[in-house]
Amino acid sequence: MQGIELHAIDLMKRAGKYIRQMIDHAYHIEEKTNKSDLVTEIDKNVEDLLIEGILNQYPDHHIYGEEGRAARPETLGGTIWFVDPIDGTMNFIRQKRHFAISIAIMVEGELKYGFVYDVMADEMFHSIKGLGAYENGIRLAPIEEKPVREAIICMNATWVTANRRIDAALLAPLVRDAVGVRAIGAASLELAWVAAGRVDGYITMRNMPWDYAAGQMLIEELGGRVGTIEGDAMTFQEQTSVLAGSRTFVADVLTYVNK
Ligand code: 2AM
Ligand code: CA
Ligand code: CA
Ligand code: CA
Repeated sequence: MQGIELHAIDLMKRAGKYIRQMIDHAYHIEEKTNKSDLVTEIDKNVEDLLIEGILNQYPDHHIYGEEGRAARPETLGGTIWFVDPIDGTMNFIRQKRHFAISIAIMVEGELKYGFVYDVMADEMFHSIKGLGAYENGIRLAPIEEKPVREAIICMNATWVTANRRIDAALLAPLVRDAVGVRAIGAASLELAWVAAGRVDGYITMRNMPWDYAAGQMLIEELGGRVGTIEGDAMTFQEQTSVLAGSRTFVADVLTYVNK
């Protein structure tokens, strides 16, 4: 497996170059389930490019990609690549920045590598189990322990309005108590920003493994915690809530929401 991280980084940088070339061209946009759930032909092409690059080198690995262009693995056995070709598709379309390619590699049920590539900023965040987390090759510092009252929280305003997943009254006090609240609109990037110390926590009620697994690796390598809003461990299966930050931040948020 030596060199797998170099292969992944090389592949993601090539995919990033393709995205930068295409971003100002006309491309087809489709709604998947609703007006905020979009996919473009660029998302699909990038997923195809990544799948081809992975399977060329590692034909027996499995790929779990958002756009479903590879056969979905049935179990978490063997080596699985969780791939989101463009995380933050709406940002890609409208802001033309603040989206990422997100890839995590799991071996026999354990996360081993995480990569989040901010394509327009050309910032590559990567981590290797036991060897730390890095931003463009420079080692990141451990995540600072901060309670909610000292934290900047990344969270979409959706979750403090009436919604189907959580009582909005539970999360609103976090907004009141925090130092600040931000929303980037790309889960993997929000998690990478927690790892880089640009914000102190990330909360969402709706992520898939390809959204959170890479960012989770970055944060855990820096001593932080990533789990569900109920305080459970990730299962890497279905849609889930995500609560991420330092050990102190996560424990504090759990006292707000699990009263
Ligand atoms: P995407 O752009 O790859 O779809 C947007 O707030 C963040 O949530 C993005 O990381 C987005 O990923 C993710 N997301 C996950 N499920 C979503 C859904 N059903 N609709 C919109 N965004 C979703
Ligand atoms: Ca999507
Ligand atoms: Ca995504
Ligand atoms: Ca996506």
